[in-house]
Amino acid sequence: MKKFLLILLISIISISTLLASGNKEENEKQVDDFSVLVFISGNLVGSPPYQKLNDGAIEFSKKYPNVKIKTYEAGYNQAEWESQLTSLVATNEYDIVLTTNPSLSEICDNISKKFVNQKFLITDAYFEGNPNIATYEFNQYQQSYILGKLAAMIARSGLDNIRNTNKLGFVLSQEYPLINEQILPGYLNGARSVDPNFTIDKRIIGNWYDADKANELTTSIINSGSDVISTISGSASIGVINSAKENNAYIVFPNDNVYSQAPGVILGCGAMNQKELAIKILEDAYNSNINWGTAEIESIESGYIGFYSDDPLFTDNLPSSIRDEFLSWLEKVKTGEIQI
Ligand code: RBF
Repeated sequence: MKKFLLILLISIISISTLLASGNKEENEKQVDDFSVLVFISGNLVGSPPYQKLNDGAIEFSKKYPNVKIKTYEAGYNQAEWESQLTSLVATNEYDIVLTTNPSLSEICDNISKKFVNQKFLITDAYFEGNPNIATYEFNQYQQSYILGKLAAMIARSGLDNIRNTNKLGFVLSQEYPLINEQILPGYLNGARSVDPNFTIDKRIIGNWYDADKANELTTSIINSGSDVISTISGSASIGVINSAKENNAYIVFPNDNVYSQAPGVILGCGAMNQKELAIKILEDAYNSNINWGTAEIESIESGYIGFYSDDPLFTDNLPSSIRDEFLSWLEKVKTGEIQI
């Protein structure tokens, strides 16, 4: 009887050990499967918002050996993006598709109707109500207001080459609701908080890569009386910067720290912290912490919008007469004393 009990006990222990290790393997396999597709709607080179999203995904993957990242650059033909992403999703390889830009919500919404288990995280977009999609929009009104205010302060500063006109230049790749409803109104209202007479002289390139056309348009804007220019033009923005250098104009630049590309010409850079946001939302997805179906807005308050004020190329090149006033105003925006 004792022998029988002993055998029974040993059997129970071995079976439960086997079961436990089976479960463990199963758990590990599930976690192992955490695979992320970073879908770049354009190209990485020359597009800081895209590079930063990808950098964030790569940095996140380094924290966990079982996370796999694949980056896919879809190129500039917007008409092909949906079919490209559909083919990638159809492989059923990815737990999460991470992508960015306002036009991706509609594309992901369409694809999610065919592939009902696919989850999509989209930054720089606003879309509610699809349980497979979560979006994170940057408050670009805020960033643009800050840059517009600085542009106007520069345009009224009496700096070298300033003609004291009422025009501010803006070179755009493309018009879309985010540009017309947030970026341009924010920029204009920021400028008009300095002087209500400011207007925006905007020109459209028509794509995200033609630096020569961007250069031509910028030169034409400067010849029409603008001394301070801003731009949303992806890899074409190098043309804007070069024209400003050649024609002694100034630039305020959104979404990235690019002071070193033209010190003394680029006098202010706004921040859209895609990298930090990508890390945070992938971490949330990894921990099953996403509010699927919802749309979040990121702002100066949540820390994902900002301004690069610590760079010596900012401090050394923007005269302290403007800098001090601008930074003390910005501080009040950060603390919430002034609301944009
Ligand atoms: N931004 C870039 O830096 N490079 C691009 O190639 C690019 N392509 C875009 C294509 C479309 C259809 C849209 C709507 C936006 C694109 N953006 C691009 C803009 C970017 O996602 C973001 O909206 C702006 O930088 C404003 O924050």
